[in-house]
Amino acid sequence: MNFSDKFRAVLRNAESICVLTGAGVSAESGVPTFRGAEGLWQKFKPEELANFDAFINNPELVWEWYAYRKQVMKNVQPNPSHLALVDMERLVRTFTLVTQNVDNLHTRAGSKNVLELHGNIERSYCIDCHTYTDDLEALAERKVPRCKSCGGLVRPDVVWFGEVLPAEVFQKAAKASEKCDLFLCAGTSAVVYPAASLPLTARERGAYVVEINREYTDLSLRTHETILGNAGEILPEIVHELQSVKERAS
Ligand code: BJW
Ligand code: ZN
Repeated sequence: MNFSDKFRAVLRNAESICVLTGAGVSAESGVPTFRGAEGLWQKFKPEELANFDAFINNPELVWEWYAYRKQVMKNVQPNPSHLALVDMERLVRTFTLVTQNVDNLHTRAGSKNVLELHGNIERSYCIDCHTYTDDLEALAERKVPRCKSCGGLVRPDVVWFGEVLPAEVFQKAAKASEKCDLFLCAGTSAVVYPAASLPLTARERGAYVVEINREYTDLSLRTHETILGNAGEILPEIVHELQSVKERAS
């Protein structure tokens, strides 16, 4: 792939890279995205499944939906996007991987500095006493588990609409966006806030912002470059380029 001269120069000098990933990065592993023709929201309504009121009104339905998705996510493997980001982390002094994905695939691939903005489907906690549960048998059941300490309903540790993101995690992500020289935004429609504000913050603070997506998004008009294509092909090429410009520079 022919990257622009400007992008190659940014890669050569990059000391701090921040990457924001979305569902598109896991699509090539077989995890469905949310929006678009084949996205989950075509078949399931977010207002019935991805907010706290929905869980209180119909905990069994919501729990079952997450149990099903958890199973799908467990049975897939990291793809070349995830692996490229593991390599990228080794090539620069400061690297922060911010993900909106709850599938744990970045950590399973071997990335170290991962900030999970929307939680992790593999964890669950009690809505009353906030104790995390590790009762694997109960979690594997289709019925909503009850908390061992207080009997409260156990929910997946994901961030639903209208809920605040984990404060410390978001603060770290915002700081990394403010301080990086290069911000990569891969496989996200960039419509969900506050995650979608991070590339804008990065740009305001002087970073070069590059989007990688199969199609143009709401963000495209505000990036320096949008590279159209599959993240699983483009991210490895970016890492290859980063490696060769760094080798030549040293
Ligand atoms: C590929 C590819 C390939 C495919 N290669 N690319 C109006 C304005 C601003 C904000 C709001 C507003 N009204 C309401 C809000 C707030 C709301 C929000 O942003 N809503 C907008 C949708 C309008 N945000 C919130 O509620 C957040 N909390 C919050 O704001 O708290 C403060 C607050 C609290 C109370 C009151 C007021 C304020 C919380 C957001 C939580 C999002 N949760 C979800 C569900 C997580 C659990 C689960 O998994 O079930 O997170 S929603 C869903 O969207 C999920 C995702 O992480 C998130 C983002 O989706 P993503 O990753 O971008 O996926 P897609 O499917 O949208 O896009 C995939 C992309 O990949 C596409 O572009 C494809 O082209 C591309 N692609 N294959 C490259 N191979
Ligand atoms: Zn409890």
